Amino acid sequence: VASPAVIKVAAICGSLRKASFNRGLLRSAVEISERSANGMQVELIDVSPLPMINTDLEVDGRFPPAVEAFRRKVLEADSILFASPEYNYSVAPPLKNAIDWGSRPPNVWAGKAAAIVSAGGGFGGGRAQYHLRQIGVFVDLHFINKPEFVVNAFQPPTKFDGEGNLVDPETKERLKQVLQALHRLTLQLQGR
Ligand code: FMN
Repeated sequence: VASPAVIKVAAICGSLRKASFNRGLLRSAVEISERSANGMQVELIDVSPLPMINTDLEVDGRFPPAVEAFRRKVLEADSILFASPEYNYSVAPPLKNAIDWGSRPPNVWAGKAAAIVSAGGGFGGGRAQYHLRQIGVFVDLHFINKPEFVVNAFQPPTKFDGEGNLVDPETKERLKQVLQALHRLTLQLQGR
């Protein structure tokens, strides 16, 4: 049983690719939290079972089972850690779809602390991060401002192995600092 000081973090990846670098970042966040006992219980939440957003699938205020399960996971979390690739300068569709399902009333994102990390091309997914922050305004997510975290996944020396695992110690250290900032903001928002 988690002590009151331990916060639950839902880690959500916008890429469905098996060897996704972004999911690799989230696996690294899980590992860091388990190893350093940093007061965070990070759990990866899979968005791949979610159907494409379609309000016809809402019947008598009920959502499809996969959507219900996803929304419950988000509700149970104290805060959210997003990792999304940038697709054509914006948030990847699997993540936007998940956010849209979560935003249906009652909005499960409301009031939660959040952080964004990303791996991608030249800007490391940074442009999608700013779109995600903008979406956060309407769904009432509270993003940490700093540190900002982007990784260029293609510039040698590579920071990921062939399965998308983060292997670069300096990048892991930066990720650790993001988690610390998310931990602080979560407790602050909850008045703890
Ligand atoms: N990378 C960028 O940095 N900026 C982009 O605008 C961008 N657009 C993309 C659009 C599509 C449809 C796809 C498939 C990739 C695009 N990429 C872009 C490259 C992704 O950043 C790269 O494939 C990355 O590895 C995806 O993250 P993942 O490893 O977590 O799947």
